[in-house]
Parts: sequence; C-alpha cells; structure tokens
Amino acid sequence: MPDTTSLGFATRAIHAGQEADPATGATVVPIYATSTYTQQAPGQHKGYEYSRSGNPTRAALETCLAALEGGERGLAFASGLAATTAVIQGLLQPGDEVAAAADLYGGTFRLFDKVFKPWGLVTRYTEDASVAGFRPIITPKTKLVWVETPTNPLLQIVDIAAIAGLAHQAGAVLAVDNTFASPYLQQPIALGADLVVHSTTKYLGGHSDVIGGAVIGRRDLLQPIAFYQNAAGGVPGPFDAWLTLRGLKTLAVRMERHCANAKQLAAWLEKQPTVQRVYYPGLASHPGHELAKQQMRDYGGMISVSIKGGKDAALRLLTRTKLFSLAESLGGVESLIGHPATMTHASIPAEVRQARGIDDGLVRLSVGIEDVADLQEDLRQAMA
Ligand code: P1T
Repeated sequence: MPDTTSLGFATRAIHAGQEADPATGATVVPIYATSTYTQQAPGQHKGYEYSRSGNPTRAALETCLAALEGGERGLAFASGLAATTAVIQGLLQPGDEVAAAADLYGGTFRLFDKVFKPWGLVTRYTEDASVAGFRPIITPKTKLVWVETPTNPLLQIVDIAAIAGLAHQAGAVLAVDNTFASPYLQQPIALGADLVVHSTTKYLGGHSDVIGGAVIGRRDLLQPIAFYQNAAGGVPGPFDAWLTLRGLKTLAVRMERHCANAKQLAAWLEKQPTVQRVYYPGLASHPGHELAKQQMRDYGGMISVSIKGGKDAALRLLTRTKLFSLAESLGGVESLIGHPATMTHASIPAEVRQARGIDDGLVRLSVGIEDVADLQEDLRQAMA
C-alpha cells in the first residue's frame, strides 16, 4: 500500500486503497462478488476467509474513507444507522450515557430513543450545542458525546475542537456525524474528534443509488467496533461498496458545485417575500457563520427555509417544484426538497420538534449540481 498521506484530497479520493488489482491488473477495483475464499489448507489463505469478515472491494472503500478523513482506519456498514449502531454497541454498555446536540437526523434520535433507551442507554440532549450548553448534560457516566455539524435539518454549526476538549476532560469520546459536510469540507479528526460517522448514502456516494455508512478513527478505538461489525454483520455488499467508491472519486468536484449552487440560492432565497428565514451557514446572517468559516472549507449544499404561511404554504412549494424532487435523503447530484416535520424528522414527537424550530413551515433543500439558473427558476415558479 503506497503512502497517500502527503497527497491532496482529490488525489487520495481517486487513489487511496485503489491500486491496480493484484490478481488481474484491473485498473479499477473490481466488484468481488464472492461470499467466500478458497483456502490452501485450513487457515492458509490470501487474507480473506468470508465476506462478512472481509471483502477486497469493501477493504478498498474502507482504506479510501480513512485516507479522506485523516483517520487510521475506516469501517464500512450497510447504512449510516448501522454505523451508528456499531459505535454504540462496540463502545458502550447499558447504564452508560450519551450527551448529544439536540438537532440531529430523526432516525438517529429514534435509534437512541426507541432501541437503545430500552437497552439501558441514557441519552441527554442540549438545544445549545456550545461548551456551556453541553456542560450540564455531561455526567460521570457520559462515555460518548454525539454531534452533527452542520446539523440536520437546522444547519447549526458545532465547535468541534471545543466540544472535543470538553469530552476529553470528561473521559468521553467525541463522535461527529460528518454526513452534511463530507470530508472535503470538514475533517473532524484533525479538529480533535475521536470518531467520524457517515451516512455514505449522501455526498460520499453522491448519486442517490446506494445506502451505506462508515465509521473512521484510531485503530485502538475502532477495534471493538470492527469486532461488532463482523459479529453482528451489518456490512455492505461488494456492489454497494463499489458504487460508494466510484462516487468518492468525484467528491471534490461535486462538493465545489454543491457549495457554489447553494450559496447563490441561499442569498436569493433570503430576498424572497414569501421566505421567513433561511438557514445556511454561508450567509452572514447565520449565527454559526464565523465558526463555519474557521472549521469548514466551504458551507455545503444543504439549505433549510422557513416559509411564511406555515404548513399549507410549505406544502404548496413542495408539490410545485419540477426539478427539485420531493424526496427523503440528500447529497446526490440531483436536487431534492423535503418537509422535515412529516418526512425525515417525523419520528420526533411534534411538541419536541416544534420547540426546536422544526415547525410545519420548514422546508429542506438538498441543492444538486444542476445549472443553478434552472434551480432558481424552479423555486421561483413554485413560490409564485
Ligand atoms: O439513511 P442512513 O444511510 O442509515 O443514514 C442515516 C443518517 C445519519 N446521519 C445523518 C446526518 C443523516 O442525514 C442520515 C440520513 N438522513 C436522511 C435520510 C435524510 O433525508 O435526512
């Protein structure tokens, strides 16, 4: 394995873990569609025994993910939530506590609340994701601090270095769900985080054609998570690993366009009379703008918009766009529009959701890489 650490991001995305196939010389990592591997004698093999434990296509993806996040090791999972599950099951015991920033993907909240709470895990949430906000929810039992940044769906920015310092003082591990930023825009490990979690379904895969997840971090910390990956088996198949690896190759150029398009649309949306508020960290009006400038390369492709007139007005917009597809998910080349209250965040109780600002007038945009003039015109005609 040549050392890729000195290479730039776009080069690593194309080369890390992806040297020519040792068996055939194939330039592109092949889809190793095999469940098992023939051994010369029991235990004598070429590094692979069974594809739950390891598969060369998945191994290439895992190596590339680690190289992009600047971690020692990467692990790929069948979904983002399978990755989150592996972190919890690999590192925590019933009775342990998680301290989490309250604004996060509804499915992650549901996992903590409906699966791990009955198992014995206590999750405490803070609306204020600053050090001052986290302090009161960190107890001697806190083993894991969990943040997204930017958050889903309100695009809050969390100070990764500051929260890492706080977590480490408390003897806890900081995990950052880096799905909204992608490693092209933000590398949490360099800022002090211990683990990075991804839904690779989003920007990393980038084409809305595959579900996957990942955990990246230090070798010692990943060891029990890797044990769980093999023991419980929530791994991606080789075709899914291959699609994700194929997506990664263009991550840098895609993110540039996602960011440029979103920046233009956010500035335009802020001036529209039907818009109450625009949530986009690239806007000077965003409370996390200065922090985002420090810890991110650019501001990402996600925008949330609060529409005047509440639910009815929001639903009118959602059903009138022609290029923005009304759909869950984000981070693909095509633009998507969604209604967090009834879609991605429906699993959060209504009163909790509303208290957090995820009201029925909130619309979330995943800005794709189409021509931005077409996207703007689509929103204009839908809001007219
Ligand atoms: O869907 P899955 O690959 O299991 O990933 C879950 C997940 C984890 N973390 C974040 C920040 C996410 O946004 C998601 C999935 N989110 C959506 C499907 C969505 O539309 O927000």
